[in-house]
Amino acid sequence: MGFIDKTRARSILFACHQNADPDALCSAYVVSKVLNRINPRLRISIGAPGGASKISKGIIEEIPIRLDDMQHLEKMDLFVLFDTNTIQQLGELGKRILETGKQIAIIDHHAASPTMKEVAQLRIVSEKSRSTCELVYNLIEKDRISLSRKEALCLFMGMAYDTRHFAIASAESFRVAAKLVEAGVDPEKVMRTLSMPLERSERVARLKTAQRTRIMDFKGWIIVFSRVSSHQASSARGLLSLGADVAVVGGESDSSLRASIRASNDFLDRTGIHLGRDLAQPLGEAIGGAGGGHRGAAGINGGKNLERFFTECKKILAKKLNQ
Ligand SMILES: [Mn+2]
Repeated sequence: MGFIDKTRARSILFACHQNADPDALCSAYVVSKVLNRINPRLRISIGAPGGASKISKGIIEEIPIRLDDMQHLEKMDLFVLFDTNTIQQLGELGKRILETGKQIAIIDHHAASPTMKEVAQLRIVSEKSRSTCELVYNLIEKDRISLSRKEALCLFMGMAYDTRHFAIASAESFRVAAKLVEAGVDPEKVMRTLSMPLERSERVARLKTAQRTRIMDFKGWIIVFSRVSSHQASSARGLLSLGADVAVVGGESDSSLRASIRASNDFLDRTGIHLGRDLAQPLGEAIGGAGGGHRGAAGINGGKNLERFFTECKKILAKKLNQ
């Protein structure tokens, strides 16, 4: 945790990515609490550009977590981005942060994006961690800092959310989760809090996506392309559960393009393709936006033309599968 001291910053904004999920929000919250215990003079505020996700809003109320309105960025000495691997994931806030010319740090578990190396002077990135909360736990443990029950609960929620209730957890995730349970977390209660039924708008988006699907066969893999103006990530997951090997769902909102790509474990294991690095990143560049993400879940922001996006996506996928 000593990295903040080295920056000599006093006023710090911890920024989550847009539509902040429990992993982004909880990791930022816990680091802010811990740092403030070590150095009470630090003024740390937490920002969720464009508002937090629905599930995060429940956590914000329960803990409670205070969010900053982010009106006065010029007063900040340092910005720390949580669970965020491209500046575009912050939307408008990203541009405003860059304009201040102040120091930027990231704490993240996504594949490091080359653009971030130029933007952030300080990077704590571990792709091995299945969530930013897991990574944060490791940092805290290394410094022998003890956690309150509430902080342990927050880290557990972020971990459970990002690992889909530990379905994609690693041995290390389970070790950390066990430590958090020892610190007082009730895992059963957390799971209930996190398994809220899908919102109506999300279910409608998934159904529309299924209706608009274009199905293609690439070397025997079922690849589907579809469009919807919101809930692209959830809709792509929905298409996988319907039977797709790879689901690419894009949509245009506020004159900019957003897309999510998901793939089945079978596809990932047998092709060795990393969606974030091999597909989303070059795709983002090709359409004049930015892309990145995990092996099995990636996203692209920016660019305009959805048809061109799909064409580029097919090109890159075909090339990868022909290798
Ligand atoms: Mn995460």
